[in-house]
Amino acid sequence: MTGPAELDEIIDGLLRPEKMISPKYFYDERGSQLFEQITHLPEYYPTKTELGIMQDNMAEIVALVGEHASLIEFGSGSSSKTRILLENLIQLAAYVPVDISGEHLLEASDKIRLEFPDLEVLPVVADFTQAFALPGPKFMPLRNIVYFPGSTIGNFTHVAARELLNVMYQEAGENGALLIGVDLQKDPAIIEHAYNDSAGITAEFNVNMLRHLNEAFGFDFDLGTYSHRAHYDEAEGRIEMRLISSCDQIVTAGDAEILIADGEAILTEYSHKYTLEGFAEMASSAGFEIMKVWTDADALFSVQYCVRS
Ligand code: SAH
Ligand code: AVI
Repeated sequence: MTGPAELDEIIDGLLRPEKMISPKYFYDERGSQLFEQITHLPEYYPTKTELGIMQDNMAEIVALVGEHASLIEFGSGSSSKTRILLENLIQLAAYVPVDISGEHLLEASDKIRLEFPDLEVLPVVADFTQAFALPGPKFMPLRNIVYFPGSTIGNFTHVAARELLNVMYQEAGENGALLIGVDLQKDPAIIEHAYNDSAGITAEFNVNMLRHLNEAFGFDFDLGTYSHRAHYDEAEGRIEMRLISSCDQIVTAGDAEILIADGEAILTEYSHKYTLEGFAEMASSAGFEIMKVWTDADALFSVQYCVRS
């Protein structure tokens, strides 16, 4: 995903009055590794909470999914949480991990193949916000289960999230379902800590995006001149992550010149937190009915099973 259209998209975002870069550019090989480190941080509650919810409710999840399904995972990353599904779901027809971070996806798929030699693993390197073709498995699945863990849905604006749910509705097909992880609104201090970890890994993840743009698209960002900021906007119900320039500077890529002022911010990520009602409303506007919601005892995070209504 390093073509001229992507370069135009990045430059366009940097020329806006409020500069922004899409969070999909976090994920080169190094970015994927840094995200994996984030998932193990003590402050980053989403991954461990979601995994706990999956473990506690696996029997019910298995019964709802049924046999001979094809599991299509959007933004599969290291497929860490997926393992527990692959171990428990009955006679999966295939596992189709979809991710933009190609090298990382193919490595993760090789590991899954070694661990599950009888499972057909069909990785797809794609930007899932654009139309992409699903590979045909050897064994005809009885149904498609779209799996979208991690609350990656939160990284999209409400409009874009609804569009993505529409894509998933299509990919799920007539008899299909969606199993999705959705982070919930809670005490803002818990959320802010998760995105301002004491080890500084989230800051490194944020700045790494600029290194990725330098390497993949020929930008000349001076990495040492940007610092990480993550703030929870309670009214919007979202973390807003930015990179702040510490001086006046000009960044170039090819013929493009971008002026960045001392103290100016580049928005790199939203991470929306939902209420259960808010997510149900959005899912319903994309054609999904929520059949089951599981949460942890502190209602930090939810896993939701949605069918086409
Ligand atoms: N599902 C994993 C990883 C979440 S990190 C988990 O829950 O821990 C988000 C993942 O989505 C990354 O692996 C990233 O590469 C991928 N991703 C983000 N935007 C994407 C896009 N537009 N198209 C495809 N993959 C994307
Ligand atoms: C992938 N996504 C759901 C993560 C999140 O929490 O929004 C990305 C992340 N950004 C900072 N830390 C983790």
